[in-house]
Amino acid sequence: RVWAAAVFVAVASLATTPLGAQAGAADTLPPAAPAAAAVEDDGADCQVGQGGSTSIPTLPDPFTRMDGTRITSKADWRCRRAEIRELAERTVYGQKPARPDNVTGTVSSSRITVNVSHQGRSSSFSANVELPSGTGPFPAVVVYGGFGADTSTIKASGAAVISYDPFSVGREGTARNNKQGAFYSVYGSSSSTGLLAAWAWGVSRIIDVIESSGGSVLTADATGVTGCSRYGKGAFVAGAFDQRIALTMPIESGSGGVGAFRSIARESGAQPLSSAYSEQPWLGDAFGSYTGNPAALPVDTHQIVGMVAPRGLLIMDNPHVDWLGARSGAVAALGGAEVYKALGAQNNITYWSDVQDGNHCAVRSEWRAPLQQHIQKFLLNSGTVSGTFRISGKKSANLAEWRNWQTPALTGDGASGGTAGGTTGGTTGGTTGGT
Ligand code: MCU
Repeated sequence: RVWAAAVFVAVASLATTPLGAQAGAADTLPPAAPAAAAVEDDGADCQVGQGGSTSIPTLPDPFTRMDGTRITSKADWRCRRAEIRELAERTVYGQKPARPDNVTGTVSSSRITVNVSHQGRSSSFSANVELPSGTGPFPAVVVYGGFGADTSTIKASGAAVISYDPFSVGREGTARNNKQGAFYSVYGSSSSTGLLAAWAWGVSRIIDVIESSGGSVLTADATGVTGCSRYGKGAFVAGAFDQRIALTMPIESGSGGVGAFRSIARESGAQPLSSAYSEQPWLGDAFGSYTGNPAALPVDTHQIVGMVAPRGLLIMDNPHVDWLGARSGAVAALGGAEVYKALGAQNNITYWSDVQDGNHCAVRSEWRAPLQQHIQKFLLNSGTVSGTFRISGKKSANLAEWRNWQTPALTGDGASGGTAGGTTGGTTGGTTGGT
């Protein structure tokens, strides 16, 4: 992994210098995506060792390195995040490989095609595009699957919708040793990488193609991702594992998604970890050893939330269906918000489970305004939004019960993945409002 990462960084630095030359459109557009990075993994050069074995019933300290030391500056987060990524790949999701040798494709006003080849194997997939009204180029939101996401509000807010069928990249309904889809055609049907990481890889390849397309239809520096339920799990992982994604919006993602694993194991009615592991090969094969003992995991999902920091994150949960484990979603969001706070980006994370309609993946009026505001701030670089916690009283959460660490005051302003921009007033608190 360290070796592969060193090779990748050489390629990445070639591809990203000078910054403005990358997308073609960057010269002519206002700067978008206040907190996104120019590369998929800007910690790929970090030396990440082995270790990280721990057994702790509460959430592991996001700020303590594998070697036991604590980070002290915002700039330190970059390589600490690389450690979290490594641990998460090793124990939860399986490896998400770096950009393959060759990625080509096309972007039109109605379709994106992606062709990939790597070490003698190739595959391809495509996705439909719908543009908003007005004159492009437009930022885009990759929408997993066909339900739950409010695509009309996305378009009305000024972003294009890329309708992504994750099954074309990683199919459901297969055995773990016979995985299928564009990812597994390249990396092998017995790859231990789960569907969520495979789907995330597909999103990254879509962004590769947008980047190389010249930027006349879609802008490469302002991409969002969303989806509901299993596709909310997918959107969450996509945003955590590609720092080019400026806005991550998981909806009702449940067990295997945003919900903290340690908390899910204790949340009444929530989908058990063993069920999320066996229902579909969403999580990596390695997660099978932890379903009965999440305390042994060296990471939990509050750190996956932290991987998204300081970029835009809008987490939407449904407190009315116990199976969805919304209390554990709030635990992870509150824990991950501590990373945002430490980076000075607390206005870039919002968690919202205070909603009326109990139907799973309903399109909800409560989320319309925050969705629009997040698209404006993070994809169109206009307007502001304060980070808010609207936690339903039905599934409230108390972070103090879940941690034995405090949030450090990190020095400097060198937050990872670009600047921790857009922090204008307001507070991120554990307010428990509403129903
Ligand atoms: C919340 O996501 C899943 C859930 O994990 C599954 O147990 C259930 O079968 O399906 C949900 C879903 O994707 O619904 C559309």
